[in-house]
Amino acid sequence: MSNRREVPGIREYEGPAGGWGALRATAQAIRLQMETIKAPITLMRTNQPDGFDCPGCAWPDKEHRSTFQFCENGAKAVTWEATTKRVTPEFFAANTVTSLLQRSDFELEDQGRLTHPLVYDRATDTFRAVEWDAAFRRIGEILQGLAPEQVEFYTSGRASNEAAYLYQLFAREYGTNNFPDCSNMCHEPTSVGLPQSIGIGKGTVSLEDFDACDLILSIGHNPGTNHPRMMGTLHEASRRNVPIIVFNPLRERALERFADPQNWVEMATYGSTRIASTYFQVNAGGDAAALKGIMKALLAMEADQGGVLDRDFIAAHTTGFEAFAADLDATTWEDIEKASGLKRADLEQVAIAYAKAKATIVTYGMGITQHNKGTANVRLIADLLLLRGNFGKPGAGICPLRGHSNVQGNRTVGITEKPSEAFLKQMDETFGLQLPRQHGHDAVQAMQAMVDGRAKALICLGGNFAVALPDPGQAFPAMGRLDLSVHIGTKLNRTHLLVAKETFLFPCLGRTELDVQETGPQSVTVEDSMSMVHASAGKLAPASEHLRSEPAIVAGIARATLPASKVPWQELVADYDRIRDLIDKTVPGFEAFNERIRQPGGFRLPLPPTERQWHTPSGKAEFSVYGGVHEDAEVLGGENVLRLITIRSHDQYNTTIYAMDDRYRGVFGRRDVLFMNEADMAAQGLEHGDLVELETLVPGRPLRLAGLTAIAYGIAQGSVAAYYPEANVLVPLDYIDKESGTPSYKSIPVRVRRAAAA
Ligand SMILES: Nc1nc2c(c(=O)[nH]1)N[C@H]1C(S)=C(S)[C@@H](COP(=O)(O)OP(=O)(O)OC[C@H]3O[C@@H](n4cnc5c(=O)[nH]c(N)nc54)[C@H](O)[C@@H]3O)O[C@H]1N2
Ligand SMILES: Nc1nc2c(c(=O)[nH]1)N[C@H]1C(S)=C(S)[C@@H](COP(=O)(O)OP(=O)(O)OC[C@H]3O[C@@H](n4cnc5c(=O)[nH]c(N)nc54)[C@H](O)[C@@H]3O)O[C@H]1N2
Ligand SMILES: [Mo]
Repeated sequence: MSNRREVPGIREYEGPAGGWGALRATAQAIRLQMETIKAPITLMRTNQPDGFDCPGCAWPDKEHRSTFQFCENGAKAVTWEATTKRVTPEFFAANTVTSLLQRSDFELEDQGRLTHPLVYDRATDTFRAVEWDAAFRRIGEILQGLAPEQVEFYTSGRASNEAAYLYQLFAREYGTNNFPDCSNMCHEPTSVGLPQSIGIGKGTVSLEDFDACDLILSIGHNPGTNHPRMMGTLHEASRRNVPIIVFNPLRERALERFADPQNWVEMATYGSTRIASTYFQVNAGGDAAALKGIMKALLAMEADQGGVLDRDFIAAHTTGFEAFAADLDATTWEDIEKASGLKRADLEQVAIAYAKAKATIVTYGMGITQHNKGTANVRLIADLLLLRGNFGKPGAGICPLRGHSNVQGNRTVGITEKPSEAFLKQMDETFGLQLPRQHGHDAVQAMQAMVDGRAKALICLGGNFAVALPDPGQAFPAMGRLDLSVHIGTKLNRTHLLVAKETFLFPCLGRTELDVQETGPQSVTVEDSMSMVHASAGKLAPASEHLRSEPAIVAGIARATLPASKVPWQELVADYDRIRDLIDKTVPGFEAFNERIRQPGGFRLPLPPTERQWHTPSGKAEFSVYGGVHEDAEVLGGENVLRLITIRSHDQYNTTIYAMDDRYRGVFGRRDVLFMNEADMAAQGLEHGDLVELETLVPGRPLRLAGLTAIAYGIAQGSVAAYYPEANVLVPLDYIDKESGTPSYKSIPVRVRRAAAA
């Protein structure tokens, strides 16, 4: 370490995650984005009973009714939206789209909040202000001239239940199930895998379960950055001496030690609490092997001494155990060790800890889902829990860390390309419609349709579609070939600028802002990671008088497109209670929605596995078989092949870059780095600070990225990591988990070379 050369912007972060560093960073974020006066008031209203739901993440709040939970990245998300910066028609008049495309993603969003509805003017290559109604009329005309299956309706998971419900109703009445959404790039393996295993595609634990568990396995997520309020929960569990076993190729500071800014003793003494009791640096893409290793060891212990498996539970509540056990038997330790990068003895220790625990929770995130075997990974986690009956008892269950703050709710109210017949039937009856049955496109399929020219129009309810998806070399030009693109957003981003023949950009209200409609101020609802539905009401004056709410914009497009619509769009927008009444009628679990949402804290949607009810075809929980470990071992062991992980920095929200630091990983003022294991660097003849080039080793289009600086980091040997979205140029569009369609953003086989000298 000591004789390593100095690399600009790279220095080890000594402190724990959280603590004073987080308080300082919060103050800084507030100073940069807004008047200091407004900020504390806004932040105090985050996740309060009469306030708005934090747009940062989907972790629930124990105290959704009392104290404000400090969260650095929640504060960044709020201040980023509540900024006083504005991007006005004057700015657009002075800057051509071509020139704006030269700016970085950070600079684009940093211009501030959009203030006016805008239309692209090809003659001047600029956006100019347009009247709302004129814009709706033109969009309606274009959509009327297209076949519904030529139109893609994208949703990013920030939209409220009310907006998302109207959106799916509009697109389906128009005639398509093309609903690409951010979930397709995120937790789709959860939505596809868990229903097969336990009958529902959602997590089964509540916050109270974390108080009752006696073991936590944390696999492939980085809560210090992405779910900071979860750190309070992990901190408490650690202080109760609950072992927390971590599987992550990268050493993530927050999973090592954390100082809780709410804990005044810890803060005053500069103390911190260990989070991981054991930290396994599994190979990128090696979790399936690791999970199978743990389960193989469990079965061996059961054979030796008995009393390890919950035999009664397995007999009464599951099917498929025999085939599952036979497959574990046939999987060799040699392959498991090679594919996981972990030692048999270590995995046996995990099995022992698991066998001892009365109630276990497994938490997981993108490190599990964003692989070409994401669905298999999710199912293996469910298998592990099933072996000891860790469903439907206090302190136990599965805990997927959801992404966007309402991505789960969007799904619940109908944003899906594969709607169930029961849902469509209910919709048909309620609205007197005959909605389309044919399944639509997910995110990758939508982009493929755009690349092939089958799709002609793209409507985006939020997000940064083209930048979030793989392979911008294909995605960006495809945007330009569309007849129409329409974006509903709060801030300018690159996808907006990849203009089609005609492009509209609509500014909407954010979560923090007051939404007044005909009948007065409105609230919306969201669903968190633990299936709690609660109300959210912004209080700030809107960023501009021209903003409209997402439901109002969706209704405006719908009315212009479907003049003979059977849906009373205007009436629904006048009072969101009316939208909720429709959700109540058409989506199971929302009975008496308006009444229950008015109770503090909201209500929980039904989760049958918590009552040991399994809505699978067999009526039981189902074990899975994943036969790919041998193949994984071969691929992961390939010579000079490294596995690229694309990750988020601490100063980033998906494609939104707040600032250029990644404090806990010791990266400051830059993002152009490649995290590498020292042994891999030595093997390639590289030194800390060398410029490198990467090449993707998947057959198909050649994909390369130059200009990264390799830095030595605590990452599993054989794995390398770079930041998303920059590294998306290396991700093939068709290198996906076949079951869920999710891109393999976290295990791209690559070769790394020293860059030719400049
Ligand atoms: N501040 C902030 N909050 C966010 C977001 C944000 O960008 N910024 N994004 C939101 C969204 S949409 C989402 S989906 C979530 C994302 O939250 P996370 O699931 O935490 O997502 P990532 O940061 O992409 O990466 C997760 C972790 O997986 C590890 N990992 C990578 N590959 C593997 C592997 O093969 N195996 C294992 N075991 N681990 C692996 C990485 O080292 C990293 O620590 O956060 C949400 N919250
Ligand atoms: N390589 C790689 N790629 C990835 C990932 C990865 O880990 N690696 N992660 C994937 C994941 S998990 C996800 S979820 C996707 C994210 O994909 P998206 O959800 O499409 O992207 P975001 O960056 O969250 O979208 C940011 C934009 O949303 C708009 N916005 C913000 N707030 C609001 C609002 O309240 N309403 C509306 N209408 N618009 C708003 C703003 O205009 C902002 O520019 O990216 C995926 N892409
Ligand atoms: Mo996500």
